[in-house]
Amino acid sequence: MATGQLFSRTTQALFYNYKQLPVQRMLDFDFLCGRETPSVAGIINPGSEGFQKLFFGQEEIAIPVHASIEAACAAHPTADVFINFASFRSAAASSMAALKQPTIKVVAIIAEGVPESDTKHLIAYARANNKVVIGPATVGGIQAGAFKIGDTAGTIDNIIQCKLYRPGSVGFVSKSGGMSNEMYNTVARVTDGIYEGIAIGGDVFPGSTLSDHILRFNNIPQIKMMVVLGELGGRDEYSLVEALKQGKVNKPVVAWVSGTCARLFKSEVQFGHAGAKSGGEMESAQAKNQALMDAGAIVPTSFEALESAIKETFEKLVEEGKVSSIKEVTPPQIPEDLSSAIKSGKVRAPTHIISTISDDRGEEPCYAGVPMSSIIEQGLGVGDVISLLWFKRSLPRYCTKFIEICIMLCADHGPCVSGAHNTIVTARAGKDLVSSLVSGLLTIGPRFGGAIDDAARYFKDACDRNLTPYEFVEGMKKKGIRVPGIGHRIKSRDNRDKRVELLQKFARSNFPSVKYMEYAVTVESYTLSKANNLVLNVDGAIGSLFLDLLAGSGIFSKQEIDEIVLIGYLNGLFVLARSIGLIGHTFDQKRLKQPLYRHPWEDVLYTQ
Ligand code: Q5B
Repeated sequence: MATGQLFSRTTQALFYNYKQLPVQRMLDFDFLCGRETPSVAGIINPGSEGFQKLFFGQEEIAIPVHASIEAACAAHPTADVFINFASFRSAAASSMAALKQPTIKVVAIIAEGVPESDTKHLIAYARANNKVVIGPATVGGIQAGAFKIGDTAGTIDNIIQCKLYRPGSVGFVSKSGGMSNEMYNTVARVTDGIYEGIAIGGDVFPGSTLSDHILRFNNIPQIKMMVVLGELGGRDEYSLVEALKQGKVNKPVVAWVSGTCARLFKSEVQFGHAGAKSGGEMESAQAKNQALMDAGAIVPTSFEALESAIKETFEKLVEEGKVSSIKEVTPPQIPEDLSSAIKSGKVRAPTHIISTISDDRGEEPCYAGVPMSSIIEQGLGVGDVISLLWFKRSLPRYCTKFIEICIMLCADHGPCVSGAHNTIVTARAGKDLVSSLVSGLLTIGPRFGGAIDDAARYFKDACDRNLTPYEFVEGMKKKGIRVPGIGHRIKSRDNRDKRVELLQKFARSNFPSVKYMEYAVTVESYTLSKANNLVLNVDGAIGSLFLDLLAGSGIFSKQEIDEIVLIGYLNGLFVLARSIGLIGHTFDQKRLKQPLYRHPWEDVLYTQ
């Protein structure tokens, strides 16, 4: 591997398997470093394409999303880093696909648990083709002031504290990603900071090794000293020992292998990483520390002494004039996300929607403050749900039962009514369920099913003003308005609407008062004297009875009743109920595989 820099201030990556937070953290780092171009050129989200909106500083940018690795590489030929956030199941296959792309030079594999045999294939392919694999089981790496992989170095606050927004003189490599954050801090405290940091990952077979990166750092002129943090288990550190012995490294190397405590345990212990277990003596932290020291590395006596060792090494370089002083810069402030600023109480923002009937933010959704589980546990029904969501209160059982009866009785009235006819024609034209349903619903109006609100309005007004049926009906006639809730195409004095009878029967035995309904019946008596079909229809029965429900329950104030009547809640009962039937008609036509409907010529009067 050797050679030098992997990244620069213009390096761009392709990010595999979209994860909002690490991509945004990369872009925030870019902004902090004063990069001109975002370090993420494209996102690969297998199977989906488009754009993903993210922030670059204060500005929102749209990053292209590609469905395949091949498409992303073709679209972004200068993006040479592949950051793989695939799960352990698909990380190997996607990494191999990326390595096979001529444009990709570096592949970082974040997933833990990638099968070792797969990793070995990746390593062999990468080495044979002069490419670099970082990981698996890694957080990635960073070139200070230039480029950062995913979540490396953690939060923006940590990055600022560790001065990673501008290059220092220290090359750092570790197995552990978590410990690398700790070490970025340590290095920033006692030196001029990190130039590049890599976490190779804790697997037994890392894609690139500690010595691979140390030898590479050795070729980067800006790096004046190196810090290595190894760990017990495996023999990776010995390749570094060999390189030191062979004089391949001519810059100071401060090294520590952690895990010296393993000897305190009686049996073999597996530490956090797959590769971190005390095997034979050679793999112990003590043996590796000794070997590194013997080979010329600066090895402290304990992890606690590592900071002083780094400090002393750096100060010596300064004394020798090998490190030139760094011009400190103040990084720009990253604008805080509105959501986190609101959460912490720093800002307030006006909402765009107000809602008072339901809330799904807690553990379970609530209807008008009543949790879903309570609705189920109390054995409530759809009438209660309608009470909560439409009227924002629990209604007595006789009211919710009445609502349920309305829904059941209005669910369907055969295929010949306006709504069902439209739905049938639409379904037979090959349209989908929703189109067929709404085509039927759109017929609901003043003549068909949608006369309930007007019936309630006019009956209430006439009854409250003590108009006689004669005064009311003739007054409407003078105004040229048909009495809503009166009249039917097929029902008549001799062929009463059973639904109306059922509703009246229920109300008479359950409602405290049926004043408005009785008024409607006296109106019906008058209209029937004019024509046989001017019966109180289902809309008129529901409209007048709902007035009785609202007034008689004692739960609604006068203003609330007026508002309900004015806004017009009650046609909603017919819309809701008839949706059940219209959906049924759609399924029926589809099930019967009915062809396109065409109205017969004979049934049309063609005239001038
Ligand atoms: N005349 C329903 O009319 C219908 C009059 C009236 C005074 C009236 C008509 C009407 C008000 C709206 C209403 C709901 C259009 C109906 C429903 C759901 C359904 C449907 C289903 C289901 C029927 C003949 C003569 C004329 C008219 C006069 C009629 N209605 N006068 N007040 N209300 N009602 N809609 O039979 O002197 O000859 O000119 O608009 O409540 O939609 O099953 O089908 O569940 O699906 O077509 O039940 O009543 O009568 O228009 O030929 O009129 O009676 O002025 O007098 P028809 P028309 P004149 S329930």
